[in-house]
Amino acid sequence: MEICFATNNDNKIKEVKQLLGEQFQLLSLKEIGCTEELAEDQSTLEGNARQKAQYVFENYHVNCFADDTGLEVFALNNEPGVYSARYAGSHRSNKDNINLLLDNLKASPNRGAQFRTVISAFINNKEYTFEGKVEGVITNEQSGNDGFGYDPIFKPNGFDKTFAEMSMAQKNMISHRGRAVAKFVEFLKTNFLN
Ligand code: ITT
Repeated sequence: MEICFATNNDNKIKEVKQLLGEQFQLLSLKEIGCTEELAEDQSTLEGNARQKAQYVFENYHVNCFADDTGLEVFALNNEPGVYSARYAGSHRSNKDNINLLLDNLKASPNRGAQFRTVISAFINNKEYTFEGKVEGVITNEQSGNDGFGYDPIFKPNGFDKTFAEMSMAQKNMISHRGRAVAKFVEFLKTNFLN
């Protein structure tokens, strides 16, 4: 089954490719001829995921899905959440986002947080949504070189490593995205594959 992943984030593509298995052929935005930046200006992860997937479905007429992910820090009223990509400002780097988050959390004894991924899939003109979460703590400093985004400061509960210290396979087994994709794959296999 061919399905387009509506993302500009190559790290997400690598993770999802590993999770999908050989029954699915993942098409990139480039492969379907979509070169424009996809808008994501909604106020929720659900809204952003839907906005990206719906745009691609309606303009390129391919079955597709999008993932919107946020890091929700409990002591910061679940910020940065839907603003995770531009926490320090829209043209600032990932390093700036991480530094701002560590700074804002400096005085807080509560380091609890969760990553949450929402997948919106448009298949044959119908929308389906899937969610995955993982709880953990924000570390005091960055650690590890793998992964991307906030991975160097997120240690999932029950593990003594940040996501950036894990292999992709290890992260995928327990991560927000891994869990959301597992539900999505199960759904696709049940409903669209023989
Ligand atoms: P697309 O919208 O094109 O899919 P994006 O990078 O903008 O790509 P998001 O809006 O979902 O994706 O990401 C929000 C922020 O959260 C961004 O700073 C990412 O680096 C970060 N992020 C997303 N998934 C992550 C993960 O698995 N681990 C660590 N950080 C992640």
